[in-house]
Amino acid sequence: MTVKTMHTPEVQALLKKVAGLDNDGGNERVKQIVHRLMHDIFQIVEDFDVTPEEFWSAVYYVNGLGQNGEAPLLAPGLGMDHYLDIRMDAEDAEAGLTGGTPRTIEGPLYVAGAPISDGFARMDDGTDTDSETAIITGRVTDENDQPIAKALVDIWHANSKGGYSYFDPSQSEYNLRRRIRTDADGRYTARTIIPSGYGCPPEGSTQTLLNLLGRHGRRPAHIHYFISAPGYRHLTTQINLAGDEYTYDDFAFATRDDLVVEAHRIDDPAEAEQYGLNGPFNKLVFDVQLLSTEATDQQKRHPRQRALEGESA
Ligand code: MBD
Ligand code: FE
Repeated sequence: MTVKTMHTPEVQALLKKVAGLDNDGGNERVKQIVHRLMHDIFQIVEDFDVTPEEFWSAVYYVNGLGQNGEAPLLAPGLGMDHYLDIRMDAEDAEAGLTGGTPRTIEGPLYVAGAPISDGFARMDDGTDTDSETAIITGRVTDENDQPIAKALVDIWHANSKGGYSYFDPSQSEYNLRRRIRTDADGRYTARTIIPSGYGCPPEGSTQTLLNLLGRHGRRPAHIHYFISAPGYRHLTTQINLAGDEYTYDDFAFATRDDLVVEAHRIDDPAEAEQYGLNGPFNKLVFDVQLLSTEATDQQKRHPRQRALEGESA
């Protein structure tokens, strides 16, 4: 039988003191949230009759999570990033904002300041011999299907091992990360490689918890995008490749129907030549529709900690 102590004046007073509700300093919003958070944790201890051994294993779990830097990886694994998307989608729906390419989560592996070019970029450094060549192309248009010229298309993805440059120190600087400005027709084109899906580090904190939940820690092959242009809402999204074992079983819950893209194999030498290639390649088409806005804060990605953010142009 679990003892009930939450309702006692002693525990209620303790929670108020813990959250600083008995003083005038600090930040009122933080106090309210910490009060609720600690209340709910205490309540879990009561309801599940959490033992000291279980409690301390949770404390040291959090400690290890920080030590190996996986908090921003556990968050999407627990559906938190996707939940924020659900909320933003609901806000948009309530405001009558419809249309445009759907958003999906940013993930933890963006690096600011990738090289910029006009219309076209080669993204891979040519060293990934296990990969197939890909051309990713598409047009950025407005809600009337008119091209948006000089939109900034910021693309990043993994290599054939599922690793991202910067976080994977074996890759060259900004490998598979580029910013491309659309041409007069709103078009961007990238020459790159087909990425592999991502898997959480098998010995890491995230996978440790996922194992206890009977879950895998895998993402389908995918390609991340930030798309922005003056006068339009910034869009954070990604494409998930069709036919991957995990396309509809993504541990980070990022797949959306409109964002599943097929890689078409192109054997026609004339089309290869168009892209400066001399053999078969995979073609991925991803068109993006942006919604207009006058609110300047909506034209930028929302602030969050990101690698090299604020350090480069
Ligand atoms: C990734 O590449 C990713 O996009 C997410 C959301 C989580 C882990 C790795
Ligand atoms: Fe990713």
